[in-house]
Amino acid sequence: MKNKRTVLVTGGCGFIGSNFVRLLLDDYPEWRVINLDKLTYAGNLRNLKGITEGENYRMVKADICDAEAIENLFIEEEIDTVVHFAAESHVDRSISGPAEFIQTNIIGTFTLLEAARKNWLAEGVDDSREKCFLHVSTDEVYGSLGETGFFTESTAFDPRSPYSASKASSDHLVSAYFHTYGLPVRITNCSNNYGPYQFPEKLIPLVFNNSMLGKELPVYGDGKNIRDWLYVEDHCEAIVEVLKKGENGKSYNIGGNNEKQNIEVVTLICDILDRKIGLLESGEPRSSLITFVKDRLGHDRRYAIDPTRIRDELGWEPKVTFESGIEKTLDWYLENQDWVKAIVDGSYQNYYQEMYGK
Ligand code: NAD
Ligand code: TDX
Repeated sequence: MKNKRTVLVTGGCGFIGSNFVRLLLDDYPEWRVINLDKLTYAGNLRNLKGITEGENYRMVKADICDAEAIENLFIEEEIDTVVHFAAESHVDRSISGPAEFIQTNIIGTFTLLEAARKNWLAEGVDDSREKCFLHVSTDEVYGSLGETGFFTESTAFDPRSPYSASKASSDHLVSAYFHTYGLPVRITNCSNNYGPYQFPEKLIPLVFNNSMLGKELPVYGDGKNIRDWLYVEDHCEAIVEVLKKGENGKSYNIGGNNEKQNIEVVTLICDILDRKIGLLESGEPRSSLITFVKDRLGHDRRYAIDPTRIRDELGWEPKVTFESGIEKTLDWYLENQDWVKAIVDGSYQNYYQEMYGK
């Protein structure tokens, strides 16, 4: 019998997934991590630079919609735990092309649930090892708030974009597998993450990259939409707490206690970069690049998390304030400009071929 807890991390080459893989490998040597990732445009092997395959880590390039590959992996690796990050994650892309969101976020989650059900709940299966299927979801499933109020775990779902509708659908499937089959599932719904390794299509790294290139900084609508910003390492630690102490069948909202208007975030990034590396070549401050553009279709106005459950039941609270998290994040992007450049010029997509020769 194996002695390590074997954790299947899906989407471990993406932004949050790669931060999570690194946390497990650094702090939980008694766990073995299997990283399953299709390496879509959002997957980047360089996010896991320095991590080598061995007793505690294996990388598998596969699609979560590939039932045969997933079921074989469950058997071969004796998976005990699934932490499911893999998804199409960018709201704007879901508006211009929703099909991939339906496929990966809904069918992919269904495929993983089926593999877990067949492998964990079949008759005669060794059930002495504890199992857990943790589905990583978003606060966007709850829809949009006005000026007041917070999302709790019992707020009714009201998704407004193809992205959030596909995530809401996957949350419902996960929950249904608990009620119908007794599959040991947990769900987390978190707010906007930021930090190292975020793909530069999302607001914070996009503003960093454009402002370094002297390009315009597009702010949708009036810039007063509000997001609650969660530092990615805080989020990853919260997920570990849910794995260790959470209850099956429950969902946990995870927030950063950092509500900010988009325009405040963009202006703050400009000011910090001006201070750290000086003004633009033109002598203008970076905020001169801010350009108000046409609003996102169906743009949710405000998200805010009521963190009571995870704080009171699991003792988790975010440690990083937005002011310190954004400094750390911008320092990381400044020190890792090659990482951004390789994405912008597309060369990051050759890393798999270079490493694995296929
Ligand atoms: P990301 O887009 O950076 O990474 C997604 C990863 O999944 C990539 O490595 C990609 O290659 C992989 N992937 C995509 N389709 C796949 C498929 N069919 N099979 C296997 N792998 C596939 O995403 P992220 O920002 O790290 O988000 C991770 C998860 O967290 C997502 O489920 C997202 O909905 C959720 N979430 C993200 C945020 C946020 O602010 N980023 C907030 C709340 C919830
Ligand atoms: O160029 C931009 N200009 C702009 O004003 C971009 C890319 C975004 N925005 C606005 C839209 C949002 O109000 O900034 C806010 C943040 O946008 P994104 O970074 O695209 O994130 P969001 O749409 O809020 O969704 C993110 O958080 C929740 C993740 O991408 C989702 O995967 C997660 O579920």
